[in-house]
Amino acid sequence: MYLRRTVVLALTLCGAAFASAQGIYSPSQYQKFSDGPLSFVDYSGGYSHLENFEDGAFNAPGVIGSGGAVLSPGVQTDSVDEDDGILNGLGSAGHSYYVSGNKVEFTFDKSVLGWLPTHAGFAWTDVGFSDLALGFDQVIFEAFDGAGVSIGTSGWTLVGDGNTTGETAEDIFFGANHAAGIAKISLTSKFSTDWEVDHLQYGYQPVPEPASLAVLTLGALGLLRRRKKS
Ligand SMILES: [Ca+2]
Ligand SMILES: [Ca+2]
Ligand SMILES: [Ca+2]
Ligand SMILES: [Ca+2]
Repeated sequence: MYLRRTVVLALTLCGAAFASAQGIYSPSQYQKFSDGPLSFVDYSGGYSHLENFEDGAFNAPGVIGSGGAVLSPGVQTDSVDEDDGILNGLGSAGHSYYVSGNKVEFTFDKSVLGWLPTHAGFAWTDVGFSDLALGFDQVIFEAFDGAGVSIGTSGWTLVGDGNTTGETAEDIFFGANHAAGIAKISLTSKFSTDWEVDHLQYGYQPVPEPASLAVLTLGALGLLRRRKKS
């Protein structure tokens, strides 16, 4: 019985590994890195990076950002809450990435990284002036694979709290995972050209070699056969 259970478990694990793990995460509340789904990813043998802009620069390896610029601490700045060292509902003492157009894009460079991220995302943190209403907007997130084909979208999502300062309770994580690699992630605003994001995060999770999975499967079948004989 124990052996049979082991075999079933092994085969289930094989199936899970073969299934293409891809998708767009549901937007979720985000005040610190550990709130986001990427904090639960096991990157063993791979790589991961968090860009929180707290050194005043956008210097994440292998990523090009467009549509924004690093914003220093100030009343209008809306960093992720934890970046100033205290979870106090405010991000104005941290740095964020200020977007002055309708779209922000982060493009991953495979020639620098050696791979495309299997996981990537960031936090939307604030909107200022907006044709919808001051401090409110709608946004849509999208991720693309290495061929430029859309992996999926999330939105339009209503964001904002009516405040243009550093309140953090409204902040939302957007992201995607795609085993074959993510080449670009973007967020588009419907109404505003005055908003912020923060905590760009991405990583590469190695997938098991098909050969080793085949060996595992054959081994499991062998166990079952031997068990039946005895
Ligand atoms: Ca804070
Ligand atoms: Ca920050
Ligand atoms: Ca706000
Ligand atoms: Ca905010």
